[in-house]
Amino acid sequence: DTPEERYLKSSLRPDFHWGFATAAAQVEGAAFTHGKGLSCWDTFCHIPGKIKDSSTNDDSCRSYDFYKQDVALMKSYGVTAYRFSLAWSRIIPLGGADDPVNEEGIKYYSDLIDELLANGITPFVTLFHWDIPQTLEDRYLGMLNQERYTPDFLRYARLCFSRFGDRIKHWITYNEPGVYTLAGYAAGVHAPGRSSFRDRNAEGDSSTEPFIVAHTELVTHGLAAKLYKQEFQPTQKGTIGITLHGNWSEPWDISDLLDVAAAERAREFEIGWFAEPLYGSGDYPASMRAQLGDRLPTFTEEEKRLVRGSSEFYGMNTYTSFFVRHRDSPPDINDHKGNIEVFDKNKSGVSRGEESDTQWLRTAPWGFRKLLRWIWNRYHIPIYMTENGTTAKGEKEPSDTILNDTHRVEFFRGYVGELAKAVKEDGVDIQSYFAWTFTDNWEWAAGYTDRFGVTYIDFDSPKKTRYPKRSAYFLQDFFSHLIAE
Ligand code: PNW
Repeated sequence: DTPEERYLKSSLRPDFHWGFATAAAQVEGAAFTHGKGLSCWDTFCHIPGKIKDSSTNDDSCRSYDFYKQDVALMKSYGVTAYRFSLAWSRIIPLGGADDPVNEEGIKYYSDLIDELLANGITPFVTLFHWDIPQTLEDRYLGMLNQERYTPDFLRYARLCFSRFGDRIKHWITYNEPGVYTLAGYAAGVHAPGRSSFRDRNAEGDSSTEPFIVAHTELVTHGLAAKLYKQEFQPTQKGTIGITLHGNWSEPWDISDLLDVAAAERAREFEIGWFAEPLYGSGDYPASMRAQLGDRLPTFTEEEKRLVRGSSEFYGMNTYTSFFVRHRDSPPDINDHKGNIEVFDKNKSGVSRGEESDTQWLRTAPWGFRKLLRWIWNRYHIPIYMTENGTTAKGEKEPSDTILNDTHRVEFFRGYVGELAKAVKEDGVDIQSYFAWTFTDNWEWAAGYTDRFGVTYIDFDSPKKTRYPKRSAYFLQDFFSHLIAE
Protein backbone atom coordinates (compact mmCIF):
# COMPACT_ATOMS: atom_id res chain seq x y z
CA ASP A 1 0.00 0.00 0.00
CA THR A 2 1.06 3.57 -0.65
CA PRO A 3 0.88 6.05 2.26
CA GLU A 4 -2.17 7.59 0.57
CA GLU A 5 -3.91 4.23 0.39
CA ARG A 6 -3.18 3.62 4.06
CA TYR A 7 -4.51 7.06 4.92
CA LEU A 8 -7.73 6.48 2.98
CA LYS A 9 -8.30 2.95 4.22
CA SER A 10 -11.89 2.27 5.32
CA SER A 11 -13.02 5.83 4.56
CA LEU A 12 -16.13 4.69 2.66
CA ARG A 13 -19.25 3.44 4.44
CA PRO A 14 -19.66 -0.34 4.76
CA ASP A 15 -22.79 -0.31 2.59
CA PHE A 16 -21.07 1.72 -0.16
CA HIS A 17 -22.03 0.32 -3.58
CA TRP A 18 -19.51 0.09 -6.39
CA GLY A 19 -19.72 -1.40 -9.84
CA PHE A 20 -20.10 -0.49 -13.49
CA ALA A 21 -22.66 1.48 -15.48
CA THR A 22 -23.93 0.75 -18.98
CA ALA A 23 -26.70 1.89 -21.33
CA ALA A 24 -29.02 -0.36 -23.34
CA ALA A 25 -28.34 1.24 -26.72
CA GLN A 26 -24.60 0.85 -26.22
CA VAL A 27 -24.40 -2.79 -25.13
CA GLU A 28 -27.49 -4.90 -25.78
CA GLY A 29 -27.52 -5.51 -29.51
CA ALA A 30 -30.65 -7.44 -30.59
CA ALA A 31 -31.81 -4.07 -31.90
CA PHE A 32 -34.42 -5.48 -34.27
CA THR A 33 -35.24 -8.83 -32.71
CA HIS A 34 -37.24 -10.34 -29.83
CA GLY A 35 -40.09 -7.93 -30.44
CA LYS A 36 -38.10 -4.75 -29.93
CA GLY A 37 -39.26 -1.56 -31.64
CA LEU A 38 -36.92 1.03 -33.12
CA SER A 39 -35.30 3.64 -30.95
CA CYS A 40 -34.11 7.00 -32.27
CA TRP A 41 -30.57 5.61 -32.24
CA ASP A 42 -31.51 2.54 -34.30
CA THR A 43 -32.58 4.90 -37.07
CA PHE A 44 -29.96 7.61 -36.55
CA CYS A 45 -26.97 5.27 -36.76
CA HIS A 46 -28.18 3.95 -40.12
CA ILE A 47 -28.05 7.43 -41.68
CA PRO A 48 -24.76 7.68 -43.63
CA GLY A 49 -22.24 10.08 -42.09
CA LYS A 50 -23.62 10.18 -38.57
CA ILE A 51 -21.28 7.66 -36.93
CA LYS A 52 -17.51 8.09 -37.09
CA ASP A 53 -16.65 4.53 -38.15
CA SER A 54 -19.96 4.03 -40.02
CA SER A 55 -20.83 1.36 -37.50
CA THR A 56 -24.26 0.60 -36.04
CA ASN A 57 -25.38 -0.64 -32.66
CA ASP A 58 -27.35 -3.53 -34.20
CA ASP A 59 -25.13 -6.04 -32.35
CA SER A 60 -22.80 -3.97 -30.17
CA CYS A 61 -21.70 -6.16 -27.23
CA ARG A 62 -24.59 -8.62 -27.58
CA SER A 63 -25.19 -8.37 -23.85
CA TYR A 64 -28.81 -9.29 -24.63
CA ASP A 65 -27.53 -12.76 -25.52
CA PHE A 66 -24.63 -12.99 -23.08
CA TYR A 67 -26.05 -11.38 -19.94
CA LYS A 68 -25.38 -14.44 -17.77
CA GLN A 69 -21.75 -14.54 -18.82
CA ASP A 70 -21.53 -10.78 -18.15
CA VAL A 71 -22.98 -11.08 -14.66
CA ALA A 72 -20.46 -13.85 -13.93
CA LEU A 73 -17.59 -11.69 -15.18
CA MET A 74 -18.80 -8.72 -13.15
CA LYS A 75 -18.97 -10.92 -10.11
CA SER A 76 -15.39 -11.99 -10.69
CA TYR A 77 -14.50 -8.27 -10.63
CA GLY A 78 -15.94 -8.07 -7.12
CA VAL A 79 -18.68 -5.50 -7.77
CA THR A 80 -21.56 -5.02 -5.37
CA ALA A 81 -23.85 -3.18 -7.82
CA TYR A 82 -24.59 -2.73 -11.53
CA ARG A 83 -26.25 0.27 -13.16
CA PHE A 84 -27.97 -0.43 -16.50
CA SER A 85 -30.74 1.17 -18.52
CA LEU A 86 -33.98 -0.19 -19.91
CA ALA A 87 -34.69 0.24 -23.60
CA TRP A 88 -38.16 1.78 -23.71
CA SER A 89 -38.72 0.40 -27.25
CA ARG A 90 -37.90 -3.13 -26.04
CA ILE A 91 -40.66 -2.85 -23.43
CA ILE A 92 -43.20 -0.82 -25.42
CA PRO A 93 -42.09 -1.15 -29.07
CA LEU A 94 -44.07 1.85 -30.33
CA GLY A 95 -43.60 3.74 -27.09
CA GLY A 96 -47.05 5.27 -26.63
CA ALA A 97 -49.42 5.11 -23.68
CA ASP A 98 -51.91 2.98 -25.63
CA ASP A 99 -49.42 0.85 -27.53
CA PRO A 100 -48.92 -2.86 -26.77
CA VAL A 101 -46.33 -4.22 -24.34
CA ASN A 102 -43.61 -6.62 -25.49
CA GLU A 103 -43.66 -9.30 -22.80
CA GLU A 104 -40.46 -10.82 -24.17
CA GLY A 105 -38.67 -7.55 -23.44
CA ILE A 106 -40.05 -7.44 -19.90
CA LYS A 107 -38.88 -11.00 -19.41
CA TYR A 108 -35.37 -10.16 -20.57
CA TYR A 109 -34.97 -7.43 -17.95
CA SER A 110 -36.66 -9.52 -15.33
CA ASP A 111 -34.22 -12.37 -15.97
CA LEU A 112 -31.26 -9.99 -15.88
CA ILE A 113 -32.44 -8.58 -12.54
CA ASP A 114 -32.87 -12.08 -11.11
CA GLU A 115 -29.44 -13.11 -12.34
CA LEU A 116 -27.85 -10.07 -10.67
CA LEU A 117 -29.65 -10.65 -7.39
CA ALA A 118 -28.77 -14.34 -7.40
CA ASN A 119 -25.13 -13.26 -7.64
CA GLY A 120 -25.35 -10.71 -4.85
CA ILE A 121 -25.22 -7.68 -7.18
CA THR A 122 -27.62 -4.79 -6.50
CA PRO A 123 -29.29 -3.46 -9.67
CA PHE A 124 -29.60 0.32 -10.21
CA VAL A 125 -31.94 1.04 -13.12
CA THR A 126 -32.06 4.02 -15.49
CA LEU A 127 -35.40 4.44 -17.26
CA PHE A 128 -34.11 6.67 -20.02
CA HIS A 129 -30.58 6.67 -21.38
CA TRP A 130 -31.21 8.55 -24.65
CA ASP A 131 -33.01 5.89 -26.72
CA ILE A 132 -36.51 7.29 -27.18
CA PRO A 133 -38.80 5.11 -29.31
CA GLN A 134 -38.57 6.35 -32.90
CA THR A 135 -42.35 6.24 -33.22
CA LEU A 136 -42.66 9.05 -30.66
CA GLU A 137 -40.27 11.17 -32.70
CA ASP A 138 -42.33 10.45 -35.81
CA ARG A 139 -45.66 11.12 -34.12
CA TYR A 140 -44.91 14.39 -32.37
CA LEU A 141 -41.15 15.15 -32.26
CA GLY A 142 -40.62 13.44 -28.92
CA MET A 143 -39.68 15.68 -26.02
CA LEU A 144 -40.20 18.86 -28.02
CA ASN A 145 -43.87 18.18 -27.40
CA GLN A 146 -44.18 18.12 -23.61
CA GLU A 147 -47.95 17.73 -23.65
CA ARG A 148 -48.03 14.65 -25.84
CA TYR A 149 -44.83 13.12 -24.46
CA THR A 150 -45.87 13.26 -20.81
CA PRO A 151 -48.53 10.51 -20.74
CA ASP A 152 -46.34 8.24 -22.86
CA PHE A 153 -43.37 8.56 -20.50
CA LEU A 154 -45.54 8.13 -17.41
CA ARG A 155 -47.12 4.97 -18.73
CA TYR A 156 -43.64 3.57 -19.47
CA ALA A 157 -42.41 4.53 -15.99
CA ARG A 158 -45.47 3.04 -14.31
CA LEU A 159 -45.07 -0.21 -16.19
CA CYS A 160 -41.41 -0.47 -15.12
CA PHE A 161 -42.18 0.29 -11.46
CA SER A 162 -44.96 -2.24 -11.38
CA ARG A 163 -43.10 -5.04 -13.18
CA PHE A 164 -39.59 -4.60 -11.74
CA GLY A 165 -40.10 -2.56 -8.59
CA ASP A 166 -40.42 -5.58 -6.33
CA ARG A 167 -36.69 -6.13 -6.97
CA ILE A 168 -35.40 -2.66 -7.99
CA LYS A 169 -34.69 -0.35 -5.06
CA HIS A 170 -32.70 2.32 -6.94
CA TRP A 171 -34.37 4.16 -9.81
CA ILE A 172 -32.87 6.83 -12.05
CA THR A 173 -35.39 8.53 -14.32
CA TYR A 174 -33.09 10.29 -16.79
CA ASN A 175 -29.43 9.99 -17.65
CA GLU A 176 -27.76 13.34 -18.34
CA PRO A 177 -30.70 15.40 -19.58
CA GLY A 178 -28.23 18.15 -20.51
CA VAL A 179 -26.00 16.03 -22.76
CA TYR A 180 -29.09 14.45 -24.34
CA THR A 181 -30.51 17.79 -25.34
CA LEU A 182 -27.30 19.63 -26.29
CA ALA A 183 -25.91 16.78 -28.39
CA GLY A 184 -29.28 16.05 -30.01
CA TYR A 185 -30.71 19.55 -30.51
CA ALA A 186 -27.72 21.93 -30.52
CA ALA A 187 -24.62 20.16 -31.88
CA GLY A 188 -26.91 17.71 -33.67
CA VAL A 189 -24.28 14.95 -33.41
CA HIS A 190 -26.62 12.66 -31.46
CA ALA A 191 -30.12 11.49 -32.34
CA PRO A 192 -32.45 13.09 -33.29
CA GLY A 193 -29.75 15.17 -35.01
CA ARG A 194 -31.39 18.58 -34.93
CA SER A 195 -29.15 21.62 -35.23
CA SER A 196 -29.59 25.06 -36.71
CA PHE A 197 -25.90 25.92 -36.83
CA ARG A 198 -23.88 22.77 -37.48
CA ASP A 199 -25.62 21.59 -40.58
CA ARG A 200 -27.60 24.06 -42.66
CA ASN A 201 -29.79 21.29 -44.01
CA ALA A 202 -30.72 19.95 -40.60
CA GLU A 203 -34.03 20.85 -39.07
CA GLY A 204 -34.40 22.53 -35.74
CA ASP A 205 -33.86 25.76 -33.86
CA SER A 206 -30.91 25.38 -31.52
CA SER A 207 -31.54 28.72 -29.87
CA THR A 208 -34.67 27.34 -28.17
CA GLU A 209 -35.10 23.59 -28.64
CA PRO A 210 -32.40 22.38 -26.20
CA PHE A 211 -34.09 24.37 -23.43
CA ILE A 212 -37.56 23.09 -24.32
CA VAL A 213 -36.40 19.47 -24.28
CA ALA A 214 -34.61 20.03 -20.95
CA HIS A 215 -37.81 21.48 -19.50
CA THR A 216 -39.75 18.41 -20.61
CA GLU A 217 -37.18 16.16 -18.97
CA LEU A 218 -37.30 18.06 -15.68
CA VAL A 219 -41.08 18.15 -15.45
CA THR A 220 -41.60 14.53 -16.49
CA HIS A 221 -38.88 13.46 -14.08
CA GLY A 222 -40.88 15.25 -11.38
CA LEU A 223 -44.09 13.53 -12.44
CA ALA A 224 -42.50 10.08 -12.55
CA ALA A 225 -40.92 10.60 -9.12
CA LYS A 226 -44.26 11.70 -7.70
CA LEU A 227 -45.96 8.66 -9.21
CA TYR A 228 -43.33 6.36 -7.73
CA LYS A 229 -43.49 7.95 -4.29
CA GLN A 230 -47.28 7.90 -4.13
CA GLU A 231 -48.08 4.54 -5.62
CA PHE A 232 -45.02 2.32 -5.29
CA GLN A 233 -42.61 3.54 -2.65
CA PRO A 234 -44.86 2.76 0.34
CA THR A 235 -44.73 -0.94 -0.47
CA GLN A 236 -41.57 -1.27 -2.57
CA LYS A 237 -39.39 0.93 -0.35
CA GLY A 238 -37.01 2.02 -3.07
CA THR A 239 -35.49 5.41 -3.87
CA ILE A 240 -35.77 7.54 -7.01
CA GLY A 241 -33.63 10.30 -8.49
CA ILE A 242 -31.99 11.65 -11.63
CA THR A 243 -28.44 11.62 -12.99
CA LEU A 244 -26.84 14.89 -14.12
CA HIS A 245 -23.67 15.35 -16.07
CA GLY A 246 -21.12 17.91 -14.95
CA ASN A 247 -17.44 18.55 -15.53
CA TRP A 248 -15.51 20.96 -13.34
CA SER A 249 -14.96 24.47 -14.75
CA GLU A 250 -11.88 26.24 -13.35
CA PRO A 251 -11.04 29.92 -14.06
CA TRP A 252 -8.34 30.29 -16.73
CA ASP A 253 -6.85 33.15 -14.73
CA ILE A 254 -7.70 32.65 -11.08
CA SER A 255 -6.80 36.26 -10.27
CA ASP A 256 -9.16 37.70 -12.89
CA LEU A 257 -12.61 38.25 -11.42
CA LEU A 258 -14.16 38.05 -14.88
CA ASP A 259 -12.77 34.54 -15.35
CA VAL A 260 -13.87 33.56 -11.86
CA ALA A 261 -17.39 34.70 -12.72
CA ALA A 262 -17.22 32.98 -16.11
CA ALA A 263 -16.31 29.65 -14.49
CA GLU A 264 -19.23 29.94 -12.07
CA ARG A 265 -21.52 30.83 -14.97
CA ALA A 266 -20.27 27.78 -16.89
CA ARG A 267 -21.15 25.57 -13.90
CA GLU A 268 -24.58 27.14 -13.68
CA PHE A 269 -25.29 26.66 -17.40
CA GLU A 270 -24.07 23.07 -17.35
CA ILE A 271 -25.15 21.85 -13.91
CA GLY A 272 -27.33 24.52 -12.29
CA TRP A 273 -29.64 24.39 -15.34
CA PHE A 274 -31.00 21.14 -13.82
CA ALA A 275 -29.70 21.19 -10.25
CA GLU A 276 -31.26 24.56 -9.29
CA PRO A 277 -34.82 23.57 -10.26
CA LEU A 278 -34.32 20.14 -8.66
CA TYR A 279 -32.32 20.82 -5.50
CA GLY A 280 -32.01 24.60 -5.17
CA SER A 281 -34.26 27.58 -5.74
CA GLY A 282 -36.78 25.64 -7.81
CA ASP A 283 -36.08 27.78 -10.86
CA TYR A 284 -33.43 28.13 -13.56
CA PRO A 285 -30.26 30.01 -12.51
CA ALA A 286 -30.49 33.80 -12.77
CA SER A 287 -27.40 33.81 -15.03
CA MET A 288 -29.28 31.69 -17.57
CA ARG A 289 -32.38 33.86 -17.47
CA ALA A 290 -30.20 36.96 -17.91
CA GLN A 291 -28.56 35.62 -21.07
CA LEU A 292 -31.44 33.67 -22.59
CA GLY A 293 -34.51 35.69 -21.64
CA ASP A 294 -37.69 34.24 -23.08
CA ARG A 295 -35.81 31.55 -24.96
CA LEU A 296 -35.63 29.73 -21.63
CA PRO A 297 -39.01 28.20 -20.72
CA THR A 298 -40.79 29.32 -17.56
CA PHE A 299 -41.94 26.95 -14.84
CA THR A 300 -45.54 27.19 -13.74
CA GLU A 301 -45.91 27.27 -9.95
CA GLU A 302 -47.22 23.72 -10.12
CA GLU A 303 -44.22 22.55 -12.15
CA LYS A 304 -41.86 24.17 -9.67
CA ARG A 305 -43.43 22.36 -6.74
CA LEU A 306 -43.30 19.14 -8.70
CA VAL A 307 -39.63 19.38 -9.66
CA ARG A 308 -38.12 20.87 -6.52
CA GLY A 309 -37.21 18.15 -4.03
CA SER A 310 -38.35 15.40 -6.39
CA SER A 311 -34.95 13.70 -6.67
CA GLU A 312 -33.96 11.83 -3.51
CA PHE A 313 -30.25 11.77 -4.39
CA TYR A 314 -27.85 13.56 -6.68
CA GLY A 315 -26.80 11.17 -9.44
CA MET A 316 -23.48 12.50 -10.70
CA ASN A 317 -21.64 11.69 -13.93
CA THR A 318 -18.29 13.38 -14.40
CA TYR A 319 -15.35 12.74 -16.66
CA THR A 320 -12.98 15.69 -16.77
CA SER A 321 -12.20 19.34 -15.94
CA PHE A 322 -11.71 22.44 -18.10
CA PHE A 323 -10.22 25.93 -17.86
CA VAL A 324 -12.78 28.60 -18.61
CA ARG A 325 -12.29 32.17 -19.71
CA HIS A 326 -14.56 35.17 -19.87
CA ARG A 327 -15.66 36.20 -23.36
CA ASP A 328 -16.01 39.90 -24.08
CA SER A 329 -18.22 39.73 -27.15
CA PRO A 330 -22.00 39.42 -26.65
CA PRO A 331 -23.35 35.85 -26.49
CA ASP A 332 -24.28 34.13 -29.72
CA ILE A 333 -27.94 33.15 -30.11
CA ASN A 334 -26.82 29.51 -30.21
CA ASP A 335 -24.63 29.72 -27.11
CA HIS A 336 -25.59 27.20 -24.43
CA LYS A 337 -22.57 27.50 -22.15
CA GLY A 338 -22.76 30.96 -20.61
CA ASN A 339 -20.68 32.88 -23.16
CA ILE A 340 -17.34 31.42 -22.15
CA GLU A 341 -14.26 30.05 -23.87
CA VAL A 342 -12.78 26.73 -22.90
CA PHE A 343 -9.04 25.91 -22.72
CA ASP A 344 -6.76 22.91 -22.17
CA LYS A 345 -4.17 25.03 -20.36
CA ASN A 346 -4.57 27.79 -17.83
CA LYS A 347 -2.89 31.19 -17.96
CA SER A 348 0.31 29.81 -16.42
CA GLY A 349 0.46 27.04 -19.00
CA VAL A 350 -0.63 24.25 -16.64
CA SER A 351 -2.40 21.47 -18.55
CA ARG A 352 -5.80 20.25 -17.41
CA GLY A 353 -4.55 16.67 -17.68
CA GLU A 354 -3.29 13.80 -19.78
CA GLU A 355 -5.03 13.14 -23.09
CA SER A 356 -7.19 10.10 -23.83
CA ASP A 357 -8.62 8.74 -27.10
CA THR A 358 -11.58 11.09 -26.65
CA GLN A 359 -11.05 14.69 -27.62
CA TRP A 360 -12.92 16.34 -24.73
CA LEU A 361 -11.73 13.91 -22.08
CA ARG A 362 -8.51 14.33 -20.11
CA THR A 363 -7.54 12.88 -16.76
CA ALA A 364 -8.23 15.76 -14.35
CA PRO A 365 -9.08 14.44 -10.89
CA TRP A 366 -7.89 17.76 -9.39
CA GLY A 367 -11.27 19.22 -10.39
CA PHE A 368 -13.37 16.30 -9.17
CA ARG A 369 -13.11 17.07 -5.47
CA LYS A 370 -13.86 20.74 -6.14
CA LEU A 371 -16.95 19.63 -8.05
CA LEU A 372 -18.07 17.35 -5.22
CA ARG A 373 -17.63 20.17 -2.71
CA TRP A 374 -19.45 22.64 -4.95
CA ILE A 375 -22.47 20.32 -5.24
CA TRP A 376 -22.40 19.36 -1.57
CA ASN A 377 -22.14 22.94 -0.31
CA ARG A 378 -25.00 24.11 -2.50
CA TYR A 379 -27.43 21.22 -2.08
CA HIS A 380 -26.45 18.98 0.85
CA ILE A 381 -27.94 15.88 -0.69
CA PRO A 382 -26.52 12.34 -0.82
CA ILE A 383 -24.50 11.78 -3.99
CA TYR A 384 -24.52 8.65 -6.09
CA MET A 385 -21.59 8.66 -8.49
CA THR A 386 -23.31 7.08 -11.46
CA GLU A 387 -20.56 7.37 -14.13
CA ASN A 388 -16.86 8.14 -14.30
CA GLY A 389 -14.24 6.68 -16.61
CA THR A 390 -11.96 7.16 -19.60
CA THR A 391 -10.66 5.92 -22.91
CA ALA A 392 -6.91 5.45 -23.32
CA LYS A 393 -4.76 6.74 -26.16
CA GLY A 394 -4.18 4.28 -28.94
CA GLU A 395 -6.39 1.56 -27.50
CA LYS A 396 -7.38 0.15 -30.87
CA GLU A 397 -5.93 -3.28 -31.63
CA PRO A 398 -5.73 -6.04 -29.00
CA SER A 399 -2.29 -6.21 -27.45
CA ASP A 400 -0.60 -6.71 -24.11
CA THR A 401 -0.41 -2.96 -23.53
CA ILE A 402 -4.16 -2.64 -24.00
CA LEU A 403 -4.89 -5.24 -21.38
CA ASN A 404 -2.29 -3.61 -19.14
CA ASP A 405 -4.17 -0.30 -19.27
CA THR A 406 -2.01 1.89 -17.07
CA HIS A 407 -3.66 5.11 -18.29
CA ARG A 408 -7.08 3.92 -17.12
CA VAL A 409 -5.68 2.56 -13.84
CA GLU A 410 -4.14 5.96 -13.08
CA PHE A 411 -7.39 7.71 -14.02
CA PHE A 412 -9.33 5.59 -11.53
CA ARG A 413 -6.63 5.89 -8.87
CA GLY A 414 -6.92 9.66 -9.16
CA TYR A 415 -10.70 9.94 -9.26
CA VAL A 416 -11.58 7.31 -6.68
CA GLY A 417 -8.84 8.68 -4.42
CA GLU A 418 -10.33 12.18 -4.63
CA LEU A 419 -13.77 10.73 -3.93
CA ALA A 420 -12.47 9.06 -0.77
CA LYS A 421 -10.83 12.34 0.32
CA ALA A 422 -14.06 14.24 -0.25
CA VAL A 423 -15.81 11.76 2.03
CA LYS A 424 -13.08 11.63 4.67
CA GLU A 425 -11.99 15.25 4.81
CA ASP A 426 -14.93 17.25 3.49
CA GLY A 427 -17.76 15.15 4.88
CA VAL A 428 -19.47 14.78 1.51
CA ASP A 429 -22.11 12.03 1.66
CA ILE A 430 -21.25 9.75 -1.27
CA GLN A 431 -23.02 6.41 -1.34
CA SER A 432 -21.97 4.73 -4.57
CA TYR A 433 -19.50 4.74 -7.45
CA PHE A 434 -20.13 3.34 -10.90
CA ALA A 435 -17.23 3.25 -13.32
CA TRP A 436 -17.94 3.81 -17.01
CA THR A 437 -17.80 1.14 -18.13
CA PHE A 438 -17.89 -2.64 -17.79
CA THR A 439 -16.81 -3.54 -21.35
CA ASP A 440 -15.86 -1.59 -24.43
CA ASN A 441 -19.10 -0.67 -26.13
CA TRP A 442 -20.75 1.39 -28.84
CA GLU A 443 -19.81 4.95 -27.98
CA TRP A 444 -22.68 6.75 -29.76
CA ALA A 445 -21.42 8.95 -32.63
CA ALA A 446 -17.86 7.69 -32.03
CA GLY A 447 -18.99 4.14 -32.83
CA TYR A 448 -16.51 1.48 -31.74
CA THR A 449 -13.50 3.80 -31.92
CA ASP A 450 -13.62 4.99 -28.31
CA ARG A 451 -13.07 2.18 -25.83
CA PHE A 452 -14.22 3.00 -22.31
CA GLY A 453 -14.30 -0.55 -20.93
CA VAL A 454 -12.33 -2.26 -18.18
CA THR A 455 -12.95 -5.29 -20.40
CA TYR A 456 -11.66 -5.38 -23.98
CA ILE A 457 -14.10 -6.60 -26.62
CA ASP A 458 -13.05 -8.10 -29.92
CA PHE A 459 -15.95 -6.68 -31.92
CA ASP A 460 -14.94 -8.67 -35.02
CA SER A 461 -15.53 -11.98 -33.25
CA PRO A 462 -19.05 -13.41 -33.52
CA LYS A 463 -19.31 -13.86 -29.77
CA LYS A 464 -17.83 -10.44 -29.00
CA THR A 465 -15.14 -12.11 -26.92
CA ARG A 466 -14.32 -10.31 -23.67
CA TYR A 467 -10.80 -9.87 -22.27
CA PRO A 468 -10.34 -8.30 -18.81
CA LYS A 469 -7.99 -5.32 -18.62
CA ARG A 470 -5.86 -4.61 -15.56
CA SER A 471 -8.11 -1.69 -14.51
CA ALA A 472 -10.91 -4.13 -13.66
CA TYR A 473 -8.78 -5.76 -11.00
CA PHE A 474 -7.36 -2.44 -9.86
CA LEU A 475 -10.83 -1.16 -8.97
CA GLN A 476 -11.63 -4.35 -7.11
CA ASP A 477 -8.45 -4.05 -5.07
CA PHE A 478 -8.81 -0.29 -4.46
CA PHE A 479 -12.42 -0.51 -3.27
CA SER A 480 -11.64 -3.45 -1.00
CA HIS A 481 -9.26 -1.08 0.81
CA LEU A 482 -11.54 1.94 0.82
CA ILE A 483 -14.81 0.38 1.93
CA ALA A 484 -15.05 -0.17 5.66
CA GLU A 485 -15.91 -3.68 6.86
C1 PNW B 1 -21.83 9.97 -21.02
N1 PNW B 1 -18.94 15.57 -22.39
O1 PNW B 1 -21.92 10.92 -22.05
C2 PNW B 1 -22.96 8.98 -21.24
O2 PNW B 1 -23.82 8.86 -20.15
C3 PNW B 1 -22.50 7.63 -21.71
O3 PNW B 1 -23.54 6.97 -22.38
C4 PNW B 1 -21.26 7.78 -22.57
O4 PNW B 1 -20.88 6.59 -23.18
C5 PNW B 1 -20.15 8.28 -21.66
O5 PNW B 1 -20.53 9.46 -20.98
C6 PNW B 1 -18.83 8.52 -22.37
O6 PNW B 1 -18.96 9.51 -23.35
C7 PNW B 1 -21.14 12.05 -22.09
O7 PNW B 1 -18.76 16.10 -23.53
C8 PNW B 1 -20.94 12.64 -23.32
O8 PNW B 1 -18.46 16.13 -21.38
C9 PNW B 1 -20.23 13.82 -23.42
C10 PNW B 1 -19.71 14.40 -22.29
C11 PNW B 1 -19.89 13.81 -21.07
C12 PNW B 1 -20.61 12.63 -20.96
